[in-house]
Amino acid sequence: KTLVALAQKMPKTELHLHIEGTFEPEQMFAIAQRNQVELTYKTVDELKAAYQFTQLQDFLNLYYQGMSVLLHEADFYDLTMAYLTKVHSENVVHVEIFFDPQGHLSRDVPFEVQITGIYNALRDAEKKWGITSKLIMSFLRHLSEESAFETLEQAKPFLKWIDGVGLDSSELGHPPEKFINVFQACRDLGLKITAHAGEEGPPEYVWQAINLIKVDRIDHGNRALEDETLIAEIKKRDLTLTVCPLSNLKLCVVTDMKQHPIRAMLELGLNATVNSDDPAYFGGYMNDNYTALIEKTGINKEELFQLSKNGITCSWMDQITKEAHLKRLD
Ligand code: ES4
Ligand code: ZN
Repeated sequence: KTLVALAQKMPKTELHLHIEGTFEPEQMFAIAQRNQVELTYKTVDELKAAYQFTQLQDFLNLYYQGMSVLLHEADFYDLTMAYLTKVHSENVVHVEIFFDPQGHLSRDVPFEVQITGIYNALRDAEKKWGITSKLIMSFLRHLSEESAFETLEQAKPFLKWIDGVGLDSSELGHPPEKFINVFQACRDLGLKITAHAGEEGPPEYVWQAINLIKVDRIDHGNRALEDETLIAEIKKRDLTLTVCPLSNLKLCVVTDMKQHPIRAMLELGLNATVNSDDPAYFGGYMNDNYTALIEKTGINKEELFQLSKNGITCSWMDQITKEAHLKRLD
């Protein structure tokens, strides 16, 4: 109980969060109604009952359906502000959030509409509560590299608002090597790079993320633990793993929270962080993720502090801001 209270009080950062994955059913139905869009599921309860996944793709099918009610700038603003209001109540001090522009461009929602809504909410939350943020545009890996290049073109007028680029969606069958050229173009523009790797995909995909995409960090990375040489490489390069415990459980990346590898990652000296991924779909926000770890894995106080510290040092905040946050920790 005291460990849970400690985790709730700790200053936290969120480094792996899909804004479309924060879409709570109640808000989804409200925005659907306001936009006169029909949802496949007729009630909040019916929708929630469908949140039972055996693999990543089961979730993604619902995730793309859910986001399809987002049409206007106010929709993106309201979604983002609801998320920030929630994390503010959980002592989250900094967020680095993904959005999936192609998931909206495919429905003719302009890039500008999406990013303006999201960005204005981030700016307002910083003014109101001091929550700082980075924005990461993610490419959908089930689509072509050409589509990613077109998305990058759309993003060019807004690069002042974009800090990094990610790679998400269906991992198996879509290795990082498919996107070598577009990530090179992103790097040339001075953008940070991250990629989902080793969530369902094999260690080879993590190797590719490192060697071909040249990632600055790795989202998930669970399956890197299968390869000792890879573990050594991640340590040598001081790469971060943005780990998502409740996501891993819901998507059957782990069979039981008691088996979650985050303590093993820390034991190996890896820079693991705790994140909520798609909290509206996976059963909880940051504090819920910590609570699950505390209740199921026997994680201790030192490990909790290490995770909070990693969240700060592994973020893309500037060094001075990091040091200010770290000071508050001891
Ligand atoms: C995602 Cl958990 C996860 N994995 C891959 N792609 C995603 N998009 C949103 N959540
Ligand atoms: Zn993710």
